[in-house]
Amino acid sequence: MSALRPSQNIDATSDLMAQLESSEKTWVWVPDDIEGYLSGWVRSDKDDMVEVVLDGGRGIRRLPGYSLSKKNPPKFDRVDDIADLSFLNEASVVHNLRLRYGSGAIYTYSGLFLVAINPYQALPLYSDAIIYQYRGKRKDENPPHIFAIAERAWVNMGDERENQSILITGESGAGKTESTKKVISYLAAIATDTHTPSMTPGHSQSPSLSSPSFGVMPTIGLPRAASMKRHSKHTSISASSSASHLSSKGRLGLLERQILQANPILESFGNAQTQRNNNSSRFGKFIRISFSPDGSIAGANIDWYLLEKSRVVVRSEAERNFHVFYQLMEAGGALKDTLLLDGGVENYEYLNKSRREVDGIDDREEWAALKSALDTVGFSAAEQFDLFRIVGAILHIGNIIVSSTRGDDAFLADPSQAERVCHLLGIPLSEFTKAVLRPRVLAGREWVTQARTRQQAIDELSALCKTLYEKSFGALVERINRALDRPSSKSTFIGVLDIAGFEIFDKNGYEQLLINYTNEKLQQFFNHHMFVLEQEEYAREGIHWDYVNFGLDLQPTIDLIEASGNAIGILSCLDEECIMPKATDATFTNKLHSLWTSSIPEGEEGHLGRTKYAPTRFEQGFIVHHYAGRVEYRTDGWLEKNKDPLNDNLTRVLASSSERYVASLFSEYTEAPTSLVGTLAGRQRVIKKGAFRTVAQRHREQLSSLMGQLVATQPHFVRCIVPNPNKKPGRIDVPLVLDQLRCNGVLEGIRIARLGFPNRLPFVEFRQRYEILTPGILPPGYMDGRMACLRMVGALGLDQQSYRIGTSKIFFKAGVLAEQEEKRDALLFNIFSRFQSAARMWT
Ligand code: AD9
Ligand code: MG
Repeated sequence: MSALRPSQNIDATSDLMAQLESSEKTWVWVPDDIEGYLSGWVRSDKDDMVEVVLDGGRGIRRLPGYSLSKKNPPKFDRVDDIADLSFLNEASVVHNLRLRYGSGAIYTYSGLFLVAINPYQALPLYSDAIIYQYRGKRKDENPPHIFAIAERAWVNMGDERENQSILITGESGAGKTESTKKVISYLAAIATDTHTPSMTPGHSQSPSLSSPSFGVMPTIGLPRAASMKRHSKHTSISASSSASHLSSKGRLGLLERQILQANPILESFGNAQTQRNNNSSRFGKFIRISFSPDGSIAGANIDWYLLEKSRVVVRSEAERNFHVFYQLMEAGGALKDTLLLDGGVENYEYLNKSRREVDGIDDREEWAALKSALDTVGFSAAEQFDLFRIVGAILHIGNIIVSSTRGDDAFLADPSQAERVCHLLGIPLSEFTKAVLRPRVLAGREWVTQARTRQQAIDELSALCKTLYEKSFGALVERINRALDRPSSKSTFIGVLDIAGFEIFDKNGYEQLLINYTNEKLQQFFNHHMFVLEQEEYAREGIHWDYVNFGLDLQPTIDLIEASGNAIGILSCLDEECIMPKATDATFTNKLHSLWTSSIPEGEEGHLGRTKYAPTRFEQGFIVHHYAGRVEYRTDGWLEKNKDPLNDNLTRVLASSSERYVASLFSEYTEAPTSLVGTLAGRQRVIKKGAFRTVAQRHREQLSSLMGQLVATQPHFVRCIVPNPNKKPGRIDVPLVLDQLRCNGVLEGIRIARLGFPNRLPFVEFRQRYEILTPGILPPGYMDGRMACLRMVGALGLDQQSYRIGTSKIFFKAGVLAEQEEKRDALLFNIFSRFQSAARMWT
């Protein structure tokens, strides 16, 4: 080999030499428990036992051939789009992400997805200079970036007058909310600039929603490695300034500022510190920004989903309540006096049982920011006070001490605490205590007074806090919407969805079912979208593609969860149990299992399964086959979580509050009860017809409204990834990342792409690049591109199933182009070394 060492004068090509040299070996990925995959080359391959020499002198491994994945030639390292890889296996996907992440390139495309890996450090990627770098540019003119996605949505909206959506999902802490903020800042910055002609949306851009293509191809004769290098300069953006949109912020109009300021308000009330994220959103949201035809912002609207209201009363010791509670503690004396709040966090049961402070969060500063945001959005002093009235009342409710008599009847030994609550909520103390301690219920046909046990009264108070908080959060969002929403028939919108991704924990409860159900629907939406685009591309090229049986259809699992009527629908089964006398979590689980057994023909597995938990452990559950994997749900507490938790005595007291705000939160309960809905766990409940909404019903309705909006948009997909469990920059934990890629549909997208013909090249590029492999086949002058390709694939001896020739492009199955690349490199290597030997003879 030493004879091949390049001499001084051709040193610049040593890199290239190394790459060409490496193309002689078969390179593979070897699975490894710790690092995920190790790189190596195949030394021998006998009876499907392969001997692999690991890189970096890490020894030799013998293992069966099927466990190996082919490695892409080094020139594919750091490609901007994973879909451009010729070997589309999991190992190559994470390898590419890892290499890029290591050099600060946190964004990577994977076909229709933008993958964003949380950098856990401030990167200079979002300055005004970068905004302008992306402004008016096509996706392939810049490195992958969240701004490129926002830009594309903006351009498509303008060109096609079609609403757009950007769907951002990922695990907790993956960076969804940060990405959402970046999209909104980008849109606010460019919309403000619409006075410049080039800033109007849809200017002369071709909105090509091209399917995955083979990426940037070099000119003839230049080895691909060199061009890849040129291309990869993109992976590190040279930012001139790290100040974030300062100058553009200065130019923003009131509406734009209000839209941006809505976010800190939502975060104060809807975010909390958790073990995974110091600023974790405990709700999902869909923010639509509407634009006038001239490109200026016309308004905005926010929908929210699944607020984790239980956090108000309980949470793990290492976590905090919603931020606003701690911020309010930093308010000035006058406000706290009016809210009858005394001292700090230590005095309140709902705050002093768990973590109180968070590194990097200054609650006093946040309080000032919240107040200023409320002012900007236009909340009056009275409206602001009402929000804090509820927060204060909740803190006081948490401090009510419920005692019990010998007969276990609940009573309040010291009513002064309840007095504070009633004062703030504008309700009479006697009515409140009666509703909590001795509500009137229907027994048969008669109304009787039922004494509550201490625990029942405490549960009722907790339920009250959760309901108060959730209703007030809803009213808050509605108020923001009133400030921002200016519906106009002429405007179009870009909607950004920031919602928790698929969750598989050790213990999965009702919350996980609702989240996973949501994600199953969003994935179905993605599959459908990708499928339609692929189909269009094949149809455009006149290629027959048999796409029927790809297992794309997630509908059976979705039906299993949401169906009503005779089919098993987990949610409707739960709803039914919630109004059945004496129903429990166990009767619900059993009912589900019996429905399941009776509806699945013998021998078939179906999409639902029995849980492995033995009944003796008092743990009941079931398993659902989601696209992301089998998830086992435990059903304890589901009935309580699903139903309206307040007794109607209490809701009616609140509905007639003398405080307008409080009364408005409960206005649906004002009328006299008209229907007997059911008896729950021994206590009867009478609820106004139509007012009773289970959590399942509400979520199903909200989700169907969301899906209805999404299908009417052109979607863009962003997948945020947590790189490692330690929130540290620079390190990729391969198994953790792979798990997420599986759950978030990126691998599914690749799987679908592989089923088709993922690599595609225009005829002329194919000819230019690979003609060298088929010498003498084509005439030197002009030849019809299609004809030339036909001759070339014949001469290359390609299997007919491995390619398709369209009307302007040639399509390949995954891996086929890599083989041609390898052949081409080997050939160039030979030519090159012959040239070198010749050169040396002359020196
Ligand atoms: V949760 O489901 O709401 O718990 P998110 O929203 O996915 O979660 P978030 O956007 O809040 O996560 O990001 C978590 C933290 O990661 C942020 O507070 C930042 O400290 C960090 N982060 C995320 N994205 C970026 C980024 N692009 N640049 C720098 C980032 N830091
Ligand atoms: Mg978030």
